[in-house]
Amino acid sequence: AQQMASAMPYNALKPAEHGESNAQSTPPGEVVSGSSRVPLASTLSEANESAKTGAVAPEGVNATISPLDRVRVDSSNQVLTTNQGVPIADNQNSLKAGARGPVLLEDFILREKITHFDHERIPERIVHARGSGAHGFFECYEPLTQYTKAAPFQEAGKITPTFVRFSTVAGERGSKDTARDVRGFAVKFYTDEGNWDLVGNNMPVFFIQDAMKFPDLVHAVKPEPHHQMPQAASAHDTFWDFVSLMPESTHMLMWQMSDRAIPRSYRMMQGFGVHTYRLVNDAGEACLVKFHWQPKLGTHSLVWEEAVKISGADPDFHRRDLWEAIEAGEYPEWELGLQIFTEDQAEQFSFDILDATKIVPEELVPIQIVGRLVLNRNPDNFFAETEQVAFCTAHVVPGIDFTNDPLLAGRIHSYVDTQISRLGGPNFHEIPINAPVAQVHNNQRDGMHRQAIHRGRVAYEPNSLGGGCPFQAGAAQGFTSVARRLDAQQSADKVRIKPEKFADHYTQARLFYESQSEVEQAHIGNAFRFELSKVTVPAIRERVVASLRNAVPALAERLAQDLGMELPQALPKALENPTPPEVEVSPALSLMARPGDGGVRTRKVAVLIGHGVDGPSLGKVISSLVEQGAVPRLVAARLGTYVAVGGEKFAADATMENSPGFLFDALVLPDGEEAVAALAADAHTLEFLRVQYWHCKTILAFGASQALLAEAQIPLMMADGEPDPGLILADAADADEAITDFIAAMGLHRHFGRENDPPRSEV
Ligand code: HDD
Repeated sequence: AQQMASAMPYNALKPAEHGESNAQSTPPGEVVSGSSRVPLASTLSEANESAKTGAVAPEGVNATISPLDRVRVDSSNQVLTTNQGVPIADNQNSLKAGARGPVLLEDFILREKITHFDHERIPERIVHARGSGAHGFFECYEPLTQYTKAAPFQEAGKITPTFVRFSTVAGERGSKDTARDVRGFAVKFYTDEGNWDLVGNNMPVFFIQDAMKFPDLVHAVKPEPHHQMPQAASAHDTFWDFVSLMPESTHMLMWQMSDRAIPRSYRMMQGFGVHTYRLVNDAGEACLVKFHWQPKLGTHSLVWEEAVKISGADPDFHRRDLWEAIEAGEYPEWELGLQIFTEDQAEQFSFDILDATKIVPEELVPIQIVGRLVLNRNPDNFFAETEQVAFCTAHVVPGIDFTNDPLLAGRIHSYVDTQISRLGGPNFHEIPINAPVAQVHNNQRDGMHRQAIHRGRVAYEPNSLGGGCPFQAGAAQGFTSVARRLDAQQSADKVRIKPEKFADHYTQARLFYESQSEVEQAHIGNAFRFELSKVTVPAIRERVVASLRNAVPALAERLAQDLGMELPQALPKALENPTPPEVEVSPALSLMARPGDGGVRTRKVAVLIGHGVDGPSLGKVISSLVEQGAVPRLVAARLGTYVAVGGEKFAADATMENSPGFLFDALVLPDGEEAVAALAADAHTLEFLRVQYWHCKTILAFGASQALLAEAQIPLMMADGEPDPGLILADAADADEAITDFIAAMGLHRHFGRENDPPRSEV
C-alpha cells in the first residue's frame, strides 16, 4: 500500500508535478562525510528495525512521509512553467519594446517571478530562530497503559512518526550554531489521536518562574536594541543586568555557564520537557511526570575557545553534523525516560514541582526508560519543513495533561499566537509538516490560505442537516482535562503571588554546582568570568557575584578575584531558611555521568598527509577508524593526490585552510621524512596541532612526525608530571598497537588533565 501510495500521484491531472520525487535520495556511492563513508542508497535500513521490540518503522521512514508525498515536487524532465502552469519559452530576457527599448508592463512572466521573490521570506521565530530538523520515529518499549492512555505508549513496539527541531535561543536565523546558549529540543509526535508536541530544551530548568517575565528575559538576552549587538551571545550588559535582578535565574545560570551550553553535537545532548506534566490513564487517574531524552552517544560538549573558533570556520557546525550523520545512515537516537510520581510524593518534596527553576533529583524519583526516538530522514526542503514547522505546548493528546506551572500557562497561549503572525494566518495547521496524521474534522472555516475544501452546507454544531456530524467524541474517546481541586491551602481569590517554595532561589543552584566534576566546575567559573568580563557596568558584575555568594561562596570568591573586585556582601535572600534539600549532590547532573559506550562512531578524525608519507601505517589507521565507525578525513596543504613512499596514493578530502584543526575530534600525524618536512614548513600544521592539543583531543604521531610536537611546543607530560593519555607516539612499524591505543583514547573524548588556567604556554 505504501508503494502504491507513492506511485500514485495525488492529483491524476498533474502527474508530473507529483511524480516519483520521494524516491530521490543521495545516489548510492556518493561520498558524503569522510573519504571512506558511503551512504546507504536511501535512508532505509535495518536500523528501522528495533532490537528491543522487533517493531519495524515503515519504509520511507514514517507515516508522515506518504501524506507529504502529495506535495513533493520533482522537476526532472519537466519544462519550466509559471505558477499557472503555462510553459515559459524564455527565462533570460524581459519582454521589451525593441532590443534597447523599455520593458513592458505586460510581461506577466517577469512580474510573477519578481513578485514571488519579493515575498519569499517570512518572519523568523522571535526566539529559537536558528534551528535544524529531521524526521524520525518513536518506538514504545512497554505498554504504559497503567499510567497513560496516550496513543504512543499503548503497546510494546508501537511506532509513532515524529519531526524534531533543535535550535539555539538567542541568535537570529543566520547566526552561528556554537554560541553559548540553551538548545531547543522540540519533538512533534504525529500520534493516532492527533499531534502531541513536547517542546523542551537541553536543560531541565528555566530562567524564570512565571510567563509574565518571558518578554523581559528575551528582550534582555537579545542584541541590545540601540545598536543590535551582540549577536547570539548572553555576554552583555542587558542580560546580566536582568538576571542579576532576578535571583530565581541562578540555577539556570549554572546550567547555562556549564559545558551543556556548548554541545559537541545535537546528537550528544540530553533533552528535557522542563515542566511537570500529567499522565492520565483510561480510568481518569493521573500521575505527575517529567520527560527526559537520553542520547545514545552519551553527553559531550565542546570547550569554550574551540566553540568560538568553530563559529568562524563553520557556523553550521551542528546543522552539518546532524545532516551528515543521517545521510550516512548513522541515525541519531535518544531513549525517553520518565520520572513518574504522585501528588502525595510531590507534596513532601523540599521544592515545588510547579516551579520550572527546579529539577526532581533522580535520587528522589528514578528515571524509567520507556522508548526510543530515532531520526532517520533529513527534510527534503528546509523552508517547507524545518522553517514552517510550528510547535506548541498546547498540542497535547488524550492521556497527557498540564499542571498549574505558571510558566507553562503562558506557553500554552504563546506558541499558537506567535505562529499566526509568523506563518501568516490561522490555517498553519494545514501546512503539510504541521498537519496531523489523524484526520481533522470541525466547523472552523476559511481564513488566509485555507487548503481544505469542506463539502456540504453545514459548518455548525448542533446540526440536523449534516446528520449531526462531526459529533462530539465524548469523554471515553476525546480529550478531557484532569479534574483537580484547586489547592486547598490557597485561597481561591484572584491573586498575583507565588507559592512559598518558589522563593528558594539558591539550593538547587548549589546542588547542580556541587554535582559537577572538578573540570566542569572550573569551566563554569571560566564561563562566568568570560561573560562578566564583557559586562561594562561594574555594579552589574558585583550584583551577580553578590547573588552567587548565596549559592556557592567559593565560586563567588573565585570570581571576585578573577574580575579584580572586592568580594561584595551577599545579596539579601527572598527566603532566609529554605526547607533543607533531600540530597546535597546528584551525580547524574554531571555530563561525565553519561559518557556513552566509549565508542568513536561518527567522530571526525583529521589525518594529515603530504608527498612521501608512510603508506602502510596510514592505510591501517584509516581502515581501523572506518571499521569503528569513525570518519577519517585526509587533510593536506592543498587538494590533490599525494603519493606515499611505497607508491600508494592518497587523495586529500580537505585542506588545512578550509578545515582547521578545531573542527576535528582527533588527529593523526603521518610518518615519512619528506611529508613531515613539508608539513613543518607550513605554519598551518603547527596551528592545527596546537588547537588539537589545547582543546584536549587525542593525537597519534607516527615516527618522524613526532618532531612536529616539539616544534609546536606541545608538552609531552601533563601539568602533574604524569604521561599524557591523549598523546600516542609510535613507530610506524608498531602501527597496530598504537592504533588500538589511539581509538581507546579517542573514546575518552577529551583529556582534560592538560588544562590549566591560564593555559600553559610552553613545556
Ligand atoms: Fe519557548 C519557541 C522551548 C518558555 C514562547 N520555545 C520555543 C522553541 C523551543 C522552546 C524548543 C522552538 C520551537 C521550534 O523549534 O520551532 N520555551 C521552551 C522551553 C521553555 C520555554 C523549554 C521553558 C520551559 N517559550 C517559553 C515561554 C514563552 C515561550 C515562557 C512565552 C510565554 N517559545 C515561545 C515562542 C516561540 C518559542 C515565542 C518562538 C517561536 C515559536 O514559539 O514557535 O512562542
